[in-house]
Amino acid sequence: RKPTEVVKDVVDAAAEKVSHLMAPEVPGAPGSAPPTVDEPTTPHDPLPPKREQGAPETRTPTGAVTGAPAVANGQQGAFLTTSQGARLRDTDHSLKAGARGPTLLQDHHFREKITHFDHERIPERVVHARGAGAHGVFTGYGAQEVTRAGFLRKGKETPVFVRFSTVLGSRGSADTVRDTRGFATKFYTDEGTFDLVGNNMPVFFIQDAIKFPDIIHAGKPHPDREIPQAQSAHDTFWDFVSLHTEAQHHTMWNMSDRGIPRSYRTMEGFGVHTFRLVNEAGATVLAKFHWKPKLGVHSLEWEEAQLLAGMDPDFHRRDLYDAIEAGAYPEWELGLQVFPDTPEETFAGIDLLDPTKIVPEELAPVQPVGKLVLNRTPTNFFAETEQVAFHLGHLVPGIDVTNDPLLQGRLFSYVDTQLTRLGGPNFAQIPINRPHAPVNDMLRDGFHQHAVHAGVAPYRPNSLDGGNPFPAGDAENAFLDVPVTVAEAPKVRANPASFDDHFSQARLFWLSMSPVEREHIVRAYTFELGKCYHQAIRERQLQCLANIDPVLCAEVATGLGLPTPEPTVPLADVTPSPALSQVGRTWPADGRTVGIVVDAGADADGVSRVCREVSAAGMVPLVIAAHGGTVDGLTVQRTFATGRSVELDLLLLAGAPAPAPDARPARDAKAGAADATVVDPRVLLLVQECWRHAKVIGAWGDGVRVLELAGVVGAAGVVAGDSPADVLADAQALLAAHRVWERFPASVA
Ligand code: HDE
Repeated sequence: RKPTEVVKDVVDAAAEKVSHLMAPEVPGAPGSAPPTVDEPTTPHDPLPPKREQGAPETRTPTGAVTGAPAVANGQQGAFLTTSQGARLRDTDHSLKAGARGPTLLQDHHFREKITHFDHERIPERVVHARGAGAHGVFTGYGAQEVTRAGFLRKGKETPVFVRFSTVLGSRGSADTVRDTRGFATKFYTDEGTFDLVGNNMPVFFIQDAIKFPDIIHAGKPHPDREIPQAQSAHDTFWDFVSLHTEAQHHTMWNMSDRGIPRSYRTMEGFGVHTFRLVNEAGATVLAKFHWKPKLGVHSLEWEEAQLLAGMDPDFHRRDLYDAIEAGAYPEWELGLQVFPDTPEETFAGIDLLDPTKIVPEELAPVQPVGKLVLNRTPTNFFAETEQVAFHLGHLVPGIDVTNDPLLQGRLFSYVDTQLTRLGGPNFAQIPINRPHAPVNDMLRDGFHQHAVHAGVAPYRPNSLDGGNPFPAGDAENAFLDVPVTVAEAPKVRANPASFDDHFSQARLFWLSMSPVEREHIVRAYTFELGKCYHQAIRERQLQCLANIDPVLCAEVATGLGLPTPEPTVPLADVTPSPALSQVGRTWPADGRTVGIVVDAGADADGVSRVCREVSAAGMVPLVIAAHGGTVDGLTVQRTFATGRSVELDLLLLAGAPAPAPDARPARDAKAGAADATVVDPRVLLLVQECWRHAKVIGAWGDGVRVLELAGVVGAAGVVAGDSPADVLADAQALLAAHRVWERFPASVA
């Protein structure tokens, strides 16, 4: 007998033995008729992109870069093709030797599909991996006295792409963690691309770029277990910053409310370094860049940030896109602090080359030079937000660098990192990175070359391509490396002596905070140090705090149950800068979220009117009820299961929903009548959380009963009345201050 016959006998015998275990034939099992599927079978045009979406601009006026234009639609036309354009009959079955046979190596479509998929991911950014981007327009106000940069001319409009980010977390980490935020802007100017690669804090942890790997290794998860993710509350971070005391000022910003922004839209941005500006006449000044948000600087409360990290890890990303799609375009003003360009490069005794120092706005006011409006969400996250490549060496005529040693090192790092991340030196040809100014370089070949360069002489000088390209001069607006004198000095690995002051500006920041902001800072240090395992690290950081401020140190030491050390350096005599505090001013309420709790029988007309007024005021109304669908004709946007207080800026109660029947205690189950002494506990939780997080709460009609049950009637920031319109008006007025600050137990005065 043939070997195959022997094998068949063995298999049949085995099958016989286990036949009683086989499942009976069921519908849908192999061999039975396929289930009917509700799938379109006739081709029709794909849906157009959403109004706010658009492909990145791909203008390349010289035509030097050719290739397929970037398109806004994913699926083009009706028929599926291979990447080479051949139409396909089937993309659901691999090519097999018989329906039950092995897959054939010759199945090119299968291999192309899987191979491409296998390589869909690129390395995430080593820092700032988690981010969100948007397109917009920048309009200059005019700044010709200090810089010749054309995009700052009055009325000049320039397209931009902005990417916001956290620093420490991986691509999939939560948005609301305590961290610095990146604020990187690509201006596609007529004179070349200008990248302002800044953060939401004006200072940095280190004074010299050579230490960047150290601070980042310390902040990233521990290398053995790879935890904690996107957190600074761990031993290695505090080990480094307590040993390396120049990090103390930036660390103080992280522990303040600035480390947990409410939204990207409510963050300031800073270029951090001092830049050198040069005007048409060749005169120079030193300058720092600032972004001022139209909505003011607002932050989350730490408990909110923690809850959000679980409830909506994409909170900031969602907020950015929702705002743009709702037409509430995020806005900032770009401002300059301008200083005389003196040989010392100092201002009011502050070393302008030290990136751990600010110049208080009271000493050098921020002068507005333009407005940024973000008005378009990306069409494709990967193509735009992931592949965008910033570099602070992307400068335009009129803006030059200084010798800040942190800035100098960054000039090297950003191209280098793109070589790995984007797979070669041609990343400037990726649509989102393409300049809008004409490009006429002599860079050739390399991985992923999209251009088909004509000509034979990509070198200078040449006579074969007509001598092109020629260098430009002043008349042709060439970039100017400002010819500053480089001091004759020995080669040293050293910092100027002024860089040794590590505590005075941390103290300045602390003393500039309001009592409630100080209390938050104390709680943040206590939380983070409380998460450290090594006693020596906590004690060392307490020593740093003692050198910043005795009250701060004592409060944190009490929380940690440790003695308060004495300062080892004299406490700096500093003048506080009120501009650093978020408290005490009022701001527009655009884009704020207003939750309105409704119940069957509540005043549906009143609620509808409130919703209209909320929308008309540029805010977002969310009707919240026990179940989805509609309640008395009102469309429900959140239920008690899907909504949580942390999403809201303002809570309004138009009803007092009773507990769900199965949650109601037995004594209340009588006769189905509403019991005025009980309310759904999830509504009470909403009120309690809004109360704890110092949010404005308003109520009318039955809603007032909820306030009574929560015991908050008459308290600060709680508005009750008969007329929904009056309650909304009073609540909105309070919202302008962002929170009901007086409600916090501010103990640290
Ligand atoms: Fe960065 N930084 N950085 N950084 N940085 C990167 O570049 C680096 C620093 C900032 O949304 C990387 O393309 C060094 C200060 C932002 O794509 C990398 C030093 C400031 C972003 C890099 C610094 C920043 C980055 C990682 C110390 C505020 C995200 C991926 C000298 C002024 C940009 C990439 C985006 C990204 C290096 C310090 C801001 C590795 C060596 C100071 C907003 O090149």
